[in-house]
Amino acid sequence: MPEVPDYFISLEARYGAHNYHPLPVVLTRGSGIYVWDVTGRRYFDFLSAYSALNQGHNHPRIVEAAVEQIRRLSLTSRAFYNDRLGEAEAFLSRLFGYDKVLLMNSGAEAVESAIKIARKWGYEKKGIQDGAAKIVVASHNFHGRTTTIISFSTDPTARTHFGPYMPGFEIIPYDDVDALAESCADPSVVAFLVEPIQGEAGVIIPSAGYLQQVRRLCSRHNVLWMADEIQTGLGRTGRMLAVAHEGVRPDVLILGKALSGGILPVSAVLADDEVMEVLTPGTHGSTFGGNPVGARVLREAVSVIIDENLAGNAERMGHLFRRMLRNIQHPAIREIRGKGLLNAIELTEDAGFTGRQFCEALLTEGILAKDTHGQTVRFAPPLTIRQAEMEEALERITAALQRLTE
Ligand code: IF1
Repeated sequence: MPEVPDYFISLEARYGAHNYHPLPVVLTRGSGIYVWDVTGRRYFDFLSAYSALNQGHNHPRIVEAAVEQIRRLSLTSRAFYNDRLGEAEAFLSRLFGYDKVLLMNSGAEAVESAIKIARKWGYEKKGIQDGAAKIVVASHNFHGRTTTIISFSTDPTARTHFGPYMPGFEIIPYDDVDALAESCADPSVVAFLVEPIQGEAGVIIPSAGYLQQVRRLCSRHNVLWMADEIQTGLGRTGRMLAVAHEGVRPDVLILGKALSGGILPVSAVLADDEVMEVLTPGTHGSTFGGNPVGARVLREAVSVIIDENLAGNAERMGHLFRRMLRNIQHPAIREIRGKGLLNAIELTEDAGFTGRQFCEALLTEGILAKDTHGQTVRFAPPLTIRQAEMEEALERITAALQRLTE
């Protein structure tokens, strides 16, 4: 009954802003690694809502915590204390080893908050002249969609005609230690904001040792290293944090997405007192930031990642995924890259089909995935996926490739 999905698609086309171009599938239910469309067909979810669903859809422990808290108390504002916020802050502080935690909602808000904290720290602690602070970022970054954040994007689609742009950012090439060394020597630089692995850019993994060099340079020049782990964090790359692959600790850690297991937007900025204490009453805030539901849910969502060893499973399943894909040796595949369960297939320029067409073929085979930058398709299933399920998914991915090349 094709008219059923058409109805929902036409409603969005008629009444929704056209800021996305979804694949033609209308989802109505999810459980674990699977989602079902309105016709009752089941799909493997290999996007996991851009890694917000590391724990899988509708994880019973997280749903239970959310529902129980919604029934009890959903929102207080920060004008009053609530009995959930402090517990959540203590939990994250102890787990990740930072003195203080700032809870926000969307990822972009957490990045914005980190930028504000870094600037204020620059003026009040580093002694930079007011208004002169500079933040260094990497080309092909993705940190969100606000006017400030798109000001330092290098993606024309994200940026064009949204100016005037926020000054105070310097863009250097990603994975370039020399460029960072040169930028950090400027005394008005307060921070370097970077993704440990670039997601939207197409799962770009920096050279081994890059993050250690970032740590060394930022320490030497008294520059805050701010790691955006909104997409890479919380088990996705096979470790609790992607920075753990190089055994380094950023000064400012930014989390989001899977922090709430896909229930509601919850993001966080973590830093030590010397940095976080620049925020004083009235200097920053949010109506929903630190709300009791988000605070309760984040403890459950992160506990699930720990209790089910989802980082370890991501590491194992990631190896399996890449090894099996490389065995296919398909001529349309240029490169398979990734860490843990953050993976990408890059197609050759002359594959004869685009990333989007690959995703449409995958959809036909019952796999949901998303293309980026023309020839790259990301594969990021929930971290709860088991070996037999991964093997079945790989059969379907192979079938999709065959479908496109026969
Ligand atoms: C969209 C990609 C994923 C992020 C990092 C901050 C944010 C994101 C490293 C902002 C958000 C999303 C948003 C989504 C597409 C997307 C994405 F395709 F861009 F790369 F995840 F795969 N830092 N990433 O990846 O978080 O404000 O959205 O909560 O369409 O904008 P947010």
